[in-house]
Amino acid sequence: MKPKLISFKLCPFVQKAVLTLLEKDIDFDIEYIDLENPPTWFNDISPLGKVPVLQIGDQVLFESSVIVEYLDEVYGDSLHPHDPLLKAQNRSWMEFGNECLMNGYNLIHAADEAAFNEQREALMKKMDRLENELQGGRFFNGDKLSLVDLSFTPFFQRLEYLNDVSPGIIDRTRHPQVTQWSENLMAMDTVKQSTVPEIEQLYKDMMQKSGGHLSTLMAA
Ligand SMILES: N[C@@H](CCC(=O)N[C@@H](CS)C(=O)NCC(=O)O)C(=O)O
Repeated sequence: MKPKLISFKLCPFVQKAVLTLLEKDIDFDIEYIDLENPPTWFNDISPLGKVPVLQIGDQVLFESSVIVEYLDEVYGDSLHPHDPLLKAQNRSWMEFGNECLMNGYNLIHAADEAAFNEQREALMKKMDRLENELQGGRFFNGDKLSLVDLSFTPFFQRLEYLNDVSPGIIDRTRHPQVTQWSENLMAMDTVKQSTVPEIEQLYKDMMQKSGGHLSTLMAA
């Protein structure tokens, strides 16, 4: 049965699921909703009122990590490492990737420079950790693409948009391996297909509308 993903154009959590669908060559439908004015049917099927939701016939899955794991288990060869410990460690880092996404969100909503710098430093410390973890391969586990790579891709894409507005958020000197990994991920064919074409503009519009420190940098 063809799965259907319920999405919001800007959502990085949905994008993780789309990347998994694309990388596994799964035929799927997608429907975008307006999260500020969600349709009644969405509120009925989404227990937390959040996207992504994956519909498989009359069954529903929610939470991006669960959706991604389901898709990985059911379709084709797994994108996880085989070794159970390594697989569990990859899942831990996937959670770390979700936390990085929240840091990005907090940067956008930081009201003033002090709050922004605090969030920026928190993000830098996370990147320090990631830098220590990477082995210098093309992907997180070496040459083979894994789910953990797909989990970080939406974050790195948005980090580039943030760095356009506040240069230095990407720090190649401090985080050479992270920066290289990010560039390797951005070079994947599926990245462009995994969002609406106007993603960058939508993201920058969101920065502007937030009225926070980043919006003052954009106005300058
Ligand atoms: N932990 C959730 C987070 C999903 C999430 O926060 N989605 C946002 C859009 S990017 C959402 O639906 N927000 C609506 C709300 O919180 O009411 C997941 O991984 O699926």
